[in-house]
Amino acid sequence: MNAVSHKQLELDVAIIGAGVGGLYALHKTRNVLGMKAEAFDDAGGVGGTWYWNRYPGCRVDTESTVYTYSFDLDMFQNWEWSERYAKQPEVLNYLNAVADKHDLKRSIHFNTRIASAEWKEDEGRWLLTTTAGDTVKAKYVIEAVGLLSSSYAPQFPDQDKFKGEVLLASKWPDNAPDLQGKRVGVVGTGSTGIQIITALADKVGHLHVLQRTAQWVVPLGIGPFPAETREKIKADPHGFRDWALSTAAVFGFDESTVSALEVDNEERKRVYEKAWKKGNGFSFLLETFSDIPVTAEANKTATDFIKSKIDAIVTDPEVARKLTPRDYYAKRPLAADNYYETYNRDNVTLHDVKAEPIERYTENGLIVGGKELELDVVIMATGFDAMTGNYLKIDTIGRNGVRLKDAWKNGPRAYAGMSIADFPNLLMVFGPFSPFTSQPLVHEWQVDFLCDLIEKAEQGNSIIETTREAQDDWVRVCQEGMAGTLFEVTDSWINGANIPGKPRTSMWYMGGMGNYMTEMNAIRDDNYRGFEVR
Ligand code: N01
Repeated sequence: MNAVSHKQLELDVAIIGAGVGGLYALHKTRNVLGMKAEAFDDAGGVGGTWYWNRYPGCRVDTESTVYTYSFDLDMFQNWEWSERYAKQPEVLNYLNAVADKHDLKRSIHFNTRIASAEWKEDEGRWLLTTTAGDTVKAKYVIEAVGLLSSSYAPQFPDQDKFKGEVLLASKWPDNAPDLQGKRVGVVGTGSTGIQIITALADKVGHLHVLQRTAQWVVPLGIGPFPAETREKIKADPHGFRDWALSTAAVFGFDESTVSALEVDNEERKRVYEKAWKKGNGFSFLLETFSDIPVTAEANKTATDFIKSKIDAIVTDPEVARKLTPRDYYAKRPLAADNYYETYNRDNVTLHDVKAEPIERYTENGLIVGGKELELDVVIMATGFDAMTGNYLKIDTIGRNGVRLKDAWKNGPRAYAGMSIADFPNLLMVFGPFSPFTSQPLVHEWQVDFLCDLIEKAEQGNSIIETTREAQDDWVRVCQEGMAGTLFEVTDSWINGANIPGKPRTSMWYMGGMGNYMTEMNAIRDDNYRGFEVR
């Protein structure tokens, strides 16, 4: 469907976003509930994050087994992922295949950005306006706008003087230059940066890594999709899905229940070595021991181990020192194969831009620590205004003229990651205070819950509200849960610390998916406690 083909559209359900959450919300509301539902996305195709992030080396670092929907049983059982950690084109291909099979694209307005959303109390409808000025009225709005989709792209002074190219990793252009043999600078060493660095090192002429804060990195363990897992899913798809959802983080493994402090050195080393060999950042953080993200002492056992690997792998001790983080292993964990080995290459130079800051562009590159670094291309892998960024880009006005940006000025408030007091019928997929987990199966679970709510509301006056008391309680529980972890005190997008001026706050339910489902099922059984459905 082309953008701007309508003057005013009337819908039962308007879905914002055509990524993993939005596609399933569209399928469920339109194909299963039989409602008049359409979706809107400013991308030119489906896929959300996987549409935009096409940078070299981009792939999932969650096992492909849990990076799928389960609602289409045939695809869940038979989709042939080629790798344990699928590359971006393969994920995008999968999402396109789902959209095609379920005939979703005819109900998606691509290249269409929703600029504002206003609740019309007297009509019981949301009025959405696109950046092109077209309008959409809908009973329900489902925002599936992405956790990590609002790019953060700081600009260094004098960029206009630079004769080379500056590329934003999270909006990688189709016509990106061939980087073969070029002098390339990469700014940022989070999940995106380390994938780019390891993918480009043997292709470019020289790679300059502009690192502000070192992070703990473990191998990913790239390899073929494990045959035994495929067999497991084929034999019992529901059982596999239910087991994955019952774990805390839904990453395809059972989290450890053993404290790192209750075993001796030798056993700890054995466990960490095994995890290092297997790969996967979440696995290293959560499958090894239970308390790495919880206590400083347990955390130190993990960081001492990774430090020993850095020292053993990196041949230049000064480079090893720069690569060694000073803070806890309590950001979103990173994984890439051969990351530390990359710094032994003659064509890779690590710059500590905290000690020697990036000052400005010149015609030929960047001034870093007072010296000119000659570059053909600068890649910005500087992250996202996570969780709240895309919600706040839409000027959203709820009951009695309450603006979302005011309601959230000290940090977000929401109930169960799915709804907000004063914003009736505005529903979120993986919104603030959702469980801290991998996403696709959790998106599905939340969409199913929201659709149950919608069905119930459709039997009455089509209104779903969240009470302030329920929201306050949920936020308090989440804040208390976060306060018990090292994620709270370690700067990262998880707590908003990566964006200058953003309130630093808890935004997660840290009790794990298993407990979240138990709590949500109890809420459902208690006549949707906290939701007023009328
Ligand atoms: O972003 P980040 P990301 N000057 O915020 C640096 C998911 N993801 O896009 O730490 C210099 O982690 C910043 O430095 P510092 C995944 O959940 C998944 O890499 O603020 N540097 C940091 O090094 C992930 O956690 C996958 O000091 C600046 C980097 O930029 C999340 O997305 C792949 C700077 C940003 O790191 C975000 O990852 C990719 C400046 N002015 C992403 N500003 C997979 O599944 C920022 N930085 C594999």
